[in-house]
Amino acid sequence: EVGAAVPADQKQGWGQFLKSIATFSGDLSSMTAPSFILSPVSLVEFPAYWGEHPSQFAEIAKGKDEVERMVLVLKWFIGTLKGQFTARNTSMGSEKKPLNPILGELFLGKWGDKDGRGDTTLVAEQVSHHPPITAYHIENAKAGVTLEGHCAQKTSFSGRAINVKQVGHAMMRVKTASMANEELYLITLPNLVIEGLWYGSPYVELTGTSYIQSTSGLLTTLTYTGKGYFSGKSHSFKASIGAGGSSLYNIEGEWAGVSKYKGKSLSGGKDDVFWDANTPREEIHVDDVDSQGDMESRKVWKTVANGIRTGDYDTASRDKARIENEQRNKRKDEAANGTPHQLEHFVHVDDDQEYRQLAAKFGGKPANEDAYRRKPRVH
Ligand code: HCR
Repeated sequence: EVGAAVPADQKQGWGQFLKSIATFSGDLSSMTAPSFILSPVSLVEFPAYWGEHPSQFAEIAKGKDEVERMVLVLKWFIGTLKGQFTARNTSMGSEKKPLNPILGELFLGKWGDKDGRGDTTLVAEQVSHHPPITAYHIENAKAGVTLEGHCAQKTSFSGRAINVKQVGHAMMRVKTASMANEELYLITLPNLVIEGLWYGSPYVELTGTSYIQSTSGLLTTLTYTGKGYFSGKSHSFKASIGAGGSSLYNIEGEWAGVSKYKGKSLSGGKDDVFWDANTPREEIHVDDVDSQGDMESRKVWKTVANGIRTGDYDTASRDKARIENEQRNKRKDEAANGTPHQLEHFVHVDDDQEYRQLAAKFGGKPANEDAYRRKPRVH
């Protein structure tokens, strides 16, 4: 039945929303959607999913050589997927439409030290509103591991699903005292399909291929499939770690469940468990809303989020309109005064040389990719 999961009074609105998606081109984030599908969380918070296994993040630097480090990078990466792509289904019942961040919106937080692993800090900033682009920087200085990246989305509608191409990439840097040189890992992002729209209970499936390419010459290739493909199970993947065309380790399974080595494992065993996605995620620690700065996400959206959480959608949409109006005026003033918005924590790089070098190393298209780099900090 159409909209089986949609509240009775919103079935019509859901039908209209689906129709408008089908003929829509542009960014989905700016579309008005029925209230039951609204999330009280802004998209600028999403980079936190990269850090929700902080011990795994720090562990990467403990790899004794480049092969072990690549295996650990892959394990950390797989470990982030359950949160990135299924967390809203668990916490809110289905994938939801996140709040569309305003330009300059910030999400700041950290995962504290535990067992000597060191603090892991996150700085995320909305570096563009239209199209929406979020830049992020995650760092464990003690371990010597940093992740920096940006993400945007290109969406299109096909029949019953929304296809989302993730635009942007992440660059991981690993440098410890015992390593002569810093190692870089270029992480590309998988495509998404949003399914379950017909019933009003959207969820994400990953598709296609993504890569982790290292300056060490190692390459990990990941392929993603859902129900009805090679394993018949949803949320499945296969990964192969190799160098120069030969494969060293193969892993397969479910990114939201258990994955295993296929054959030889790092410890010398066979078909060992690689990652169990039931490993608890650690939530980021964020300052109390009342002590946050004016551009911090939960402060910006406090009234809207509260309205969505309590079902007071009038208040939520009134405050959302106020914020959007304020933003329009701000942009007009900036244009009139010749004082364009300045990024607070990041610098935009037009042609990322590190991306170029890594892509070229693996025979990839010598693409011109932009990047956002964390501004140097004054200590
Ligand atoms: C596509 C999406 C916004 C973008 C979200 C991204 C791609 C953001 C970067 C994160 O690292 C991973 C991530 C996970 C989310 O699954 C993905 C969102 C899913 C839905 C949302 C659309 C803009 C909202 C569509 C409205 C639907 C639910 C009706």
